[in-house]
Amino acid sequence: MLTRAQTDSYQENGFLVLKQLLQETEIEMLRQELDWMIDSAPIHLGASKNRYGQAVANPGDYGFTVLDQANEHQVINRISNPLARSEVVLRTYGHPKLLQAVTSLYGSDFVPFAESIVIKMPENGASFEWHQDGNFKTGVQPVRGVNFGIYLYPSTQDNGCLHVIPKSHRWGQVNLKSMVEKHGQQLPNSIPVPVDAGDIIVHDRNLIHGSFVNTSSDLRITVYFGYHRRDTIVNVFTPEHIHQRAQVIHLAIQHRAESNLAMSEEVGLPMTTNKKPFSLNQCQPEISRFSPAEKAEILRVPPLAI
Ligand SMILES: O=C(O)CCC(=O)C(=O)O
Repeated sequence: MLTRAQTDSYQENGFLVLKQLLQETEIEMLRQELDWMIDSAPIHLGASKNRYGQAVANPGDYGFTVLDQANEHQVINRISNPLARSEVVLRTYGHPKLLQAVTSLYGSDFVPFAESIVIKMPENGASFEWHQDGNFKTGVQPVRGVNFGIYLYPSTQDNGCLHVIPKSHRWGQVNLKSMVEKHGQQLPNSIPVPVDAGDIIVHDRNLIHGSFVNTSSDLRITVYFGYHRRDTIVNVFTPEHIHQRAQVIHLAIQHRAESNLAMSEEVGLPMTTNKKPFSLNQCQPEISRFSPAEKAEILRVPPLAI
């Protein structure tokens, strides 16, 4: 669980850094998985094969930055639907400390918004324009979701760390185009948020944030998991759509419980709440009866985008 000081700081500033929430062994597993996912990516946007000539399933999950229109030089910058693509990422999604942290902010009735992995390749890492997340489909509301960014490598100003404007989550929808026209890319009161590998940046989706290019020789990778408080989206999506997305959490908890990762959470050190598999109030026993095809379908239910 987060402390009162942490939740207060999140409410006040619109973001929070959680130091070393995940163990080094889990971060290392994610690094290896991402090495493989990047290595086996489609060769460019729209391509269906990787550099080994093998077909890539759902190649549209991979996003690229076009560095040079003339020679079509592209560099990978994002992988969407990572829970469907990777058992390793799915297990991390069921991490009890992570889910308890979400509960500390939103209570136990939260639902997944969307997941993706941001990649800033050495020397060629894409920038992300100043923005607030989403489309403001539900208008300007104080609660429009939260993003948890898990850092697999240290993130510094040199490799394009996240920049934020603290407290800007309370400004409503901001005209960032005119702000940038007026001030340039260094927006007033913006700050870099450098972190270590294993840290998590939690940020409100209303917060103004962005990041600059990576010109360093260091890789930056951030695994993003986003969540909504259920009551903020019930009038926007069908109950079935929300239910289907919520099933992802139960699926992840189940997969983690069946993995070696959960062994160390249940046995091993003293039984604190952080060492037990996470459980939500609303039980979804049907998950355990789903076929692999049904599970695969659940993992590709479209995001609850607002
Ligand atoms: O991780 C970053 O540098 C920014 C990514 C971001 O804000 C986004 O994907 O919406």
